[in-house]
Amino acid sequence: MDSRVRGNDEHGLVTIMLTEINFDGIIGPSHNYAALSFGNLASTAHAGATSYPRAAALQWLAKMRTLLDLGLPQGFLLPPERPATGWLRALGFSGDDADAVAMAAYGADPRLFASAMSASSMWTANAATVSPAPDTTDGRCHLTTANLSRMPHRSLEAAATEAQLRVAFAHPSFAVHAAVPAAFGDEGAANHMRLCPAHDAPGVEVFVYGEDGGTFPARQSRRASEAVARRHGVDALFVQQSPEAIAAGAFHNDVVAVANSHVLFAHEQVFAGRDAFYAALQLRLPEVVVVEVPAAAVSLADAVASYLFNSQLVTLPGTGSDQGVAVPSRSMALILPREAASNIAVSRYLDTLLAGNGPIRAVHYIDVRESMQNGGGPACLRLRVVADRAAVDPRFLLDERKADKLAQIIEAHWPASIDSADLGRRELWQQCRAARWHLTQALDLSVLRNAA
Ligand code: SUG
Repeated sequence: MDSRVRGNDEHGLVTIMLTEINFDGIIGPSHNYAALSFGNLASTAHAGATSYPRAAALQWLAKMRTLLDLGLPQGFLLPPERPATGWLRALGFSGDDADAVAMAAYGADPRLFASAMSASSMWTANAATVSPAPDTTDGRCHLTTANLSRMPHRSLEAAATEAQLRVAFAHPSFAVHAAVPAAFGDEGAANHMRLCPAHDAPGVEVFVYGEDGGTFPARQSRRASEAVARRHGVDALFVQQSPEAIAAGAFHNDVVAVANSHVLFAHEQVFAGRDAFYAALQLRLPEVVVVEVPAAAVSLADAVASYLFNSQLVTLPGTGSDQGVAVPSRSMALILPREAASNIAVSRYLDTLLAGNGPIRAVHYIDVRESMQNGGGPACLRLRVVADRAAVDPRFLLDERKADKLAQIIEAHWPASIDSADLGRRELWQQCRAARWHLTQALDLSVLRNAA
């Protein structure tokens, strides 16, 4: 998975090790179920349910530990401040302090206020689109902040996300871009896939967009995808998400397809013009392997309900590429939500998959139930960045000691539960702010304190 590439800096030759690092979004203390995402069936189904932010954040942490135990490097991003006072002020609510602004907004428009309380930044697959250095014309790793302009509660993430990416990826080997204009919806890596011989080798970047006109909104516009590809300087393929997939609740492409290295794992009904897309892919990357799941084995409805494809497809360490040379026995594992195990069609399919001789050799189930109930599975919670670890700000990298520290902070400061009436309580707002203060303090990231 790592490579050793000789680079040059002002001190002479340096060794650069490119590795895929997953950056997961810490589940913020205001995590709740306000049914803010039309077209996301889980979000709608859990409208008004009681949420458990402390349990949610601990589930997140257990996910991190599972990946660390598998030998995979892990990073994280912090939640922005909630309530989002700056956004509420921009909407014309005023007051002497943050609580007064929140009180004015909640009193006037509780539904709007719920957006200012959303913890949706946890789904970092929507934080940005990332093009690793081997793919780009200038040899830097490019990140474009997603504008998330199709959903009001998500659109307010972009400013804080950009500020955070600029800290985490300040090294000159990265280029962090602001969001593309809001006229063109961009939801980041959730609609972007990269296929490559190995993580550290040049790859084909696939941008998946939707077309408006269906029952549910198409969140990724083709023009936004094209803008991102132009900015990053990558050789890209653009493919349309099938209207049936969006209508079945696949509001992002990563609900029905996932790629890793040279393997694409996708449902049969995901792409409009699927044959032409596969042919173009094959032309650019002859070793590509498409593991396609037939609708006869798993219906789109079962795929969306189980989040089979919203798994992380990972190359296990010790396999993949060795010192830049691809080796034949590339062993991959799927990190699945445990909901996938309780779906009969999906679990039958997985048995067949593992019994076969394909590239996916193992499955691991994890419990991210609190996030799943808002439509966010394992893959939604992570942003993949292929980078040299040494170039990433170490404050955003996780090890067991830091995980223990995060556990203590979450246990001490995250609310145990939130129901819809709690959203209007001053005590909750204060607890959310205090929790974030303790987090930034413990991680030495007070620089992010005002990023809301
Ligand atoms: O944008 N849910 C998120 C889930 C995002 C999942 N991400 C990926 N597929 N990559 C969304 O729909 C629900 C919030 C609420 O209803 O309170 C929400 O925003």
